[in-house]
Amino acid sequence: RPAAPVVVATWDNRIAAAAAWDVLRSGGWALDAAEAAARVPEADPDDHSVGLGGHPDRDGRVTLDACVMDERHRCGAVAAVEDVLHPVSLARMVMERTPHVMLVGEGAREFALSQGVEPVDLLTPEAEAAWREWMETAEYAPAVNSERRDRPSGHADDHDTIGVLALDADGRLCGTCTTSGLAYKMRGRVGDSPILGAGLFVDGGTGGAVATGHGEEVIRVAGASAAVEALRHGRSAQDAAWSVVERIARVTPSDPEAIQIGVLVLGPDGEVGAAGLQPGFNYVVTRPDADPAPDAVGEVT
Ligand code: SD4
Repeated sequence: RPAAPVVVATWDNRIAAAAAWDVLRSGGWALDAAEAAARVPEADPDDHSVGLGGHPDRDGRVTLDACVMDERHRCGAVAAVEDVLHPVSLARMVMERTPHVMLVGEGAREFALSQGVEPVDLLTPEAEAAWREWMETAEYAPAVNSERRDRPSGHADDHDTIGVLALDADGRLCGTCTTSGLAYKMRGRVGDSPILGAGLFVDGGTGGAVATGHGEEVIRVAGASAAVEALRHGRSAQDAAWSVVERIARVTPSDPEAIQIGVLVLGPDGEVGAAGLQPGFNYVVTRPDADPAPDAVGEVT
């Protein structure tokens, strides 16, 4: 019997994990839990890598990427969508209300409006000011571990892209991933987060994985899918997570010390694995040991 429920999330997203936990402890579906978690940083204007308040692209437009996947390989994604506060919920609408898996750009925005989603201006004055300051130098160099909130505040790259994996009391494993992508990316750039198999992949019977960090590197090795395949071949969750960062270190054309990748893996038995290419990737795990459940913040060193 799985040690459920369990929720894991990238970075120190404790408030988000608590939102998932509320769903799981009342016997809810892991997909509802993982969606509830992702909606927390999406609506937080102080979180500069997700949704409202996210850093814009280099043209000053906030463009969002998200995806969802349930325990039966049902999935949905949106990429480069603008004016939508909750891209994770829009991704779920793509899954539940269209014959497709992914909608991008203006088509995704039009679909949102057709579903009654109110358009929202996502560029906050603070994010706009940081972007204007960045324009002075316009040097594009995403910082390692830029997602950590304990970096000196006001750093232009502060963010907390969230990937969530939830295992519910009935053993159903689902995941979500949502981001505004790397700060000051080129217009139209899409990272790993909305790509099923890269930023998120779930095979209900085998396990799930999420990735964060420099998305180009995760796409290069089909990161989340690679982790789940490692589980399928009998490796532990921890080994599966390491196998992905090791592969990236081997194949990346970039300097591996100048990039960060964090990978989280959740097995169908509740086993958790985590790996980072550099020290400093942290994540939150919430388990049923106590009620209210304690949040353990793990860190890869
Ligand atoms: C991306 N993987 O767009 C995302 C960024 C990220 O915390 O994880 N930031 O490449």
